[in-house]
Amino acid sequence: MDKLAVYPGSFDPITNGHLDLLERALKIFDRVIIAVASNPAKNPLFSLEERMDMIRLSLADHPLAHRIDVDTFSGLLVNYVDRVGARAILRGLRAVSDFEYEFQMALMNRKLNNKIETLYLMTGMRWIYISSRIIKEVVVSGGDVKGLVPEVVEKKLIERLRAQKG
Ligand code: COD
Repeated sequence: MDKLAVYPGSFDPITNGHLDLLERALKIFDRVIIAVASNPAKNPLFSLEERMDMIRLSLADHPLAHRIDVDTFSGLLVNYVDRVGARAILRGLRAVSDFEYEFQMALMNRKLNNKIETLYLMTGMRWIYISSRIIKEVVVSGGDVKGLVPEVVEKKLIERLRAQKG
């Protein structure tokens, strides 16, 4: 049986930090599903289709693309994980500040379905300070995010945020 993990998130947009985590997960799991939340708590900058397209384009030339799926889910994450036959939810940790939210989420998910475990991987040091939110903040103010997000994301961010500024 394939070892399968679900890597859920808002991915608004995907960053090199997210991709670093995916690389680490591919060393452990046979298959990883990147599951984009269709209704994240945060008000997303990009539509679901745009977020999924950016992920797909970022991974188009990936040598292990056949082991990665990009999908979407709505409603409870544990129900989605169960439906696709996975037993592991993959999440990333950057700093202590991530811990409280992640801890709460993992315990709630366990309460909802105790057959599913949440696994945490530490991001690479290069990406420790990156989040989708901070990347958007930098671009809005005219800063350079080259090398921190895939090229396709950088272009799309500039297009969207500069258009918004008028
Ligand atoms: N390096 C490594 N990892 C990173 C980095 C980085 N630089 N940046 C982000 N990550 C990790 C995050 O820690 C997270 O683990 C993952 O990548 C995705 O990040 P985000 O910000 O895109 O995703 P979130 O936190 O917005 O995702 C939240 C969910 C959508 C998963 C959550 O709200 C959810 O499960 N919603 C469905 C409803 C549900 O089931 N709720 C009950 C659960 S409590």
